[in-house]
Amino acid sequence: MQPEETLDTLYEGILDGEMNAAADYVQAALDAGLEPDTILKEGMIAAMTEVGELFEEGEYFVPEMLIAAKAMQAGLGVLRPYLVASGVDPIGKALLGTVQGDMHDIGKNLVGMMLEGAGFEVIDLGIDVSPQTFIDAINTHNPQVMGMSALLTTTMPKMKVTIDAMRDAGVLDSVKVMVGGAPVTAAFAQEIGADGFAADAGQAAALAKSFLTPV
Ligand code: B1M
Repeated sequence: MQPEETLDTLYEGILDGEMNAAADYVQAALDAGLEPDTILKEGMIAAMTEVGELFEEGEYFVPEMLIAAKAMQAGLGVLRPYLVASGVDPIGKALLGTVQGDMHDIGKNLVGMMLEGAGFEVIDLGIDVSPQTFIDAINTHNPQVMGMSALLTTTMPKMKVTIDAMRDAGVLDSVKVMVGGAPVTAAFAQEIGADGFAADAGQAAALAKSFLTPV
């Protein structure tokens, strides 16, 4: 198959939620010589964007979104080794989680992979993470960086709630906080007192690294 065809097959496979075939489609795209970054952005993230548009238009419902997400997760399993470096000593620790009330984790998982690829040890607290869980994990793991992800306009405010709770608990100054997720902006990050915002997983890894470099 031509490289472009493998990308189209992968795109359609995610759109149709072919969770058993998605991993093979990613492998076929790799075998055709496509770069992992191209496969991720043009094949997989682009398909999820269309899934979101179809949901907004009322053509897809939650079950369709869910199986598309499962297909994406299966495909990411194949890409993971290409995005994550191995055999290097960790340069720092990063804590990661999707904020309370929010179940979206694909973007957060990608951020985790890119952070690992950048040399961080990643402690992923998962989804629906309460402010207290973040605080407890800071006390347990002493990370240099903490990342919060939110995909819903209704859960974005939990980022501020978490930062405020961290301040009250006396742990805010011990860690650099970065935020991201589709509805999150740099202006919002500044407004809630986060140390930084990243628009995508690659930028998140670069930002996290920059936090380790004293200026
Ligand atoms: Co939901 N959902 N969803 N959903 N879902 C969205 C977010 C939505 C935009 C769809 C739409 O209407 N177009 C919409 C939100 C609207 C809004 O808030 N304004 C929406 C809705 C409404 C909902 C429900 C409320 C639906 C319902 O029940 N009626 C519900 C809420 C559940 C909850 O969380 N409490 C819901 C449920 C779900 C599923 C569970 C079915 C599933 C998630 C499965 C999973 O994650 N395991 C799902 C999905 C798949 C989506 C869409 C289609 C795709 C999200 C995704 O994975 N994108 C999404 C539409 C869309 O985003 N276009 C949608 C791919 C991923 C790689 O991108 O997560 O943006 P993203 O991550 C990017 C960047 O944002 C960034 O890096 C990544 C790229 O490199 N990034 C960070 C992310 N986190 C970061 C953190 C950082 C830095 C960068 O630093 C720490």
